[in-house]
Amino acid sequence: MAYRPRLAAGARILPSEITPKEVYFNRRALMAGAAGVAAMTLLPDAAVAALETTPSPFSTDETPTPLEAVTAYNNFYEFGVGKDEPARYAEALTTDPWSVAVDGLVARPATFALEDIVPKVQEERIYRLRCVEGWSMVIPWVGFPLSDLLARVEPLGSARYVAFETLERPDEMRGQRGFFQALDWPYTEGLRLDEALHPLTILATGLYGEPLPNQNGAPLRLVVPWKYGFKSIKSIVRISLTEEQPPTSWSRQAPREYGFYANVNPDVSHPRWSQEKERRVGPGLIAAYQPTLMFNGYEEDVAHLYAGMDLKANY
Ligand SMILES: Nc1nc2c(c(=O)[nH]1)N[C@H]1C(S)=C(S)[C@@H](COP(=O)(O)O)O[C@H]1N2
Ligand SMILES: [Mo]
Repeated sequence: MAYRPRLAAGARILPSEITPKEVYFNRRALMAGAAGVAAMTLLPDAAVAALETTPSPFSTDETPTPLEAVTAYNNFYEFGVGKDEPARYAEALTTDPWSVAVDGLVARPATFALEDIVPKVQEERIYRLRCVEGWSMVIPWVGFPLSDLLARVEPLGSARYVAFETLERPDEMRGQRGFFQALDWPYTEGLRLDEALHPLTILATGLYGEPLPNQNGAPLRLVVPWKYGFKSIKSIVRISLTEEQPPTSWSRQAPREYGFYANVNPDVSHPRWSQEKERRVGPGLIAAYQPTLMFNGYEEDVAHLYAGMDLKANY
């Protein structure tokens, strides 16, 4: 029996829920905050080294959402359906050691230790993130192109899709315990192979220059900035290349509401609410609604992937 999450509630976020208690206005305070979060959630006994990054032309110059909001207001149902629950409970997740299996229709399937796939110098990618519920953020991710990892396993000509799976570990993920379950685990997602190989698609290992806090999907999560946030699957343990379109958690849960493509599109309403506008989370007292952009503002980069496709039918 599946518990039906109250997704629509996200479209009516109270300012009191989204306004951080303290707002960090300068970068120094921000970084101190980032180190604090990382130290608390990742490495209780050791200093956290900042990640080495280079800037990216794909970054937006919009103001990043304050770190506190990025790490306190989350969707990560493995730790509960409340926006505050990932920040409260994700600390329980062991993220080291971590390995990722990359298999399916590839010439060189392998299970990689995390440290063997993360480049020493990664990129900073400041991206907009638009949740299907109607809120958005601007997040300075640290990561590398998914295409770099896929190249290492040599996809076969027959591969057309890429399937992703999150860890299943009820001992540490309290949302996976008990009778009422928000989703069927493991959380799964998928992309068409050309979407997966697109240069905007990254695997992120950090944000604000520090390793990912657990609530944001440590130690490795997908970021596909032109699609609704649920496509950006967290805490990945398996990536499989397939011939058929893989089933995905949200489209199995509510197929008429959440499709495989899930491209951000102000002209295609969710059956229960409009997608024309969104609200930036923090730092203001009252975040004003702003128009949602086609493909979340990445239209020039990605529209060609969908040339001739009916975007209403393929939501
Ligand atoms: N494994 C997993 N990945 C997930 C989710 C989840 O519940 N479980 N939630 C998704 C949703 S709905 C959104 S909006 C983004 C939120 O990412 P953030 O918390 O880092 O902002 O993560 C996505 N990835
Ligand atoms: Mo979301």
